[in-house]
Amino acid sequence: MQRYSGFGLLKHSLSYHENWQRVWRNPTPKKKYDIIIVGGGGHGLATAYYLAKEHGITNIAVLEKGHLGGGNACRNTTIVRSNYLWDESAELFEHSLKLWEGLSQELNYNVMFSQRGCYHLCHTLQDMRSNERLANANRLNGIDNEMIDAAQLQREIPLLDCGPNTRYPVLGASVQRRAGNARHDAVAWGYARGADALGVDLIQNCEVIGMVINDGKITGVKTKTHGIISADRVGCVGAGHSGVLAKMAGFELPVVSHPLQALVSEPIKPVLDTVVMSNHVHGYMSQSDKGDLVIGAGIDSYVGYGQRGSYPIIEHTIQAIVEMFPMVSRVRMNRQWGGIVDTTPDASPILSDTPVKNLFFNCGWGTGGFKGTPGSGHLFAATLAEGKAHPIAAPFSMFRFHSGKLIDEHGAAAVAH
Ligand code: FAD
Ligand code: PYC
Repeated sequence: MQRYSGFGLLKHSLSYHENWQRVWRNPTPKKKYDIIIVGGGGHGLATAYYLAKEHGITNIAVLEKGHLGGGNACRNTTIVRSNYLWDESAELFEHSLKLWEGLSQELNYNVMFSQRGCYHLCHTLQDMRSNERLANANRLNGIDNEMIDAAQLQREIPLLDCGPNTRYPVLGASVQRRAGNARHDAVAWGYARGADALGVDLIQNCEVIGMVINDGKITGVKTKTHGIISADRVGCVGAGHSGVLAKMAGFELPVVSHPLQALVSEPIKPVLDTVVMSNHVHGYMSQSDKGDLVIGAGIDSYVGYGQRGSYPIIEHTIQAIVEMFPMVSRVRMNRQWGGIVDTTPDASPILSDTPVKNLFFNCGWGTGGFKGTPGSGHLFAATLAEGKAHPIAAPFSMFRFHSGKLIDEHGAAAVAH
């Protein structure tokens, strides 16, 4: 089956994914796979890649209802960090950050991972104390994080208003210098290319509309376009639509879907070479390689599946950003968009077996799953290959909501979940 034309010419070019979309031949699904992955976002594609690469399982299909990487993977603001408070999440996100550090080499594809640092601003004494606690907890877990005062912060980020006349003057910040950002679509396409080269079937425009379950065991999925496709195991990685997928399998997940929006300015000359977040005034900003200021805040408070954001949130976001960076008041905004994220009551993901045998779910990453992409794929691949949770994934079982063993990361989630 021909999937590429002119592969040599296209290899490792930054516009590779555009060319690839043009020459892509959607494979016809086989009747039966070892593993089906539902959802061709960053996490689903990474799972497929690591299943093939590290576990030698290549009889896999990724079923994607739209186009690969067209969901949250291509709508997020790409902050990558591992400064989470609790041991379980620190281990999970640090595992992911370590994979990010070698990802361009691993995939032979430039994911433009830039460790430009990430600052969490403190505007009150309580902010200072909780960030100190976070920095200490991180260091005990071997994760870099340090506190700096306002004078040091002003030297490091001249654009930031650290003066005394703002509504909530900045007192200091915690900073993770190994944190940063990456190129969102490159991650999805890098994993897609890698998985495809290892023999995985990536099938676009193939919506899963039902689960085939016999005697409490999954044996396949029903699709809108290709009927029933059978598999020994199924992994659902549907991000904001995970609740819908769970319903098809006859159980409920403790997830709620919300819009999360972001916006970018017109491209301007380089003014900001790091990532700045403020939980207190509630906004964050970085600058992309193209020059756009990349801006966001928290989820819209209503639930829904519309991939766009509502009005008051943009206004609040811009208020916060202009307070931190007054020069932004003179910059034009270019585009605004939304994704749809799935949040859990403890602001931590779910990587888990389910009440249905051989059916696994990877979801609940809420506002923070981009940074988790490599780690999520790596651990979910091990979980699917072995049929039981990888030790780092084990605390993230969906059954923690029965036992009460929650991992409450609301504080370190950094943007409102
Ligand atoms: P997706 O790309 O959404 O993949 C899920 C896929 O499943 C979709 O392609 C969807 O079409 C498919 N699917 C769903 N149902 C079906 C079905 N029935 N059949 C077949 N396919 C199906 N995280 C960070 O760490 N840092 C950030 O700075 C950050 N910023 C964000 C900003 C915004 C505006 C948004 C929206 C999110 C942000 N996130 C961030 C969160 C992050 O984007 C998500 O947590 C992460 O992308 C989710 O994993 P994914 O890439 O696999 O999801
Ligand atoms: O998890 O760091 C994060 C984040 C920033 C913006 C959205 N999510």
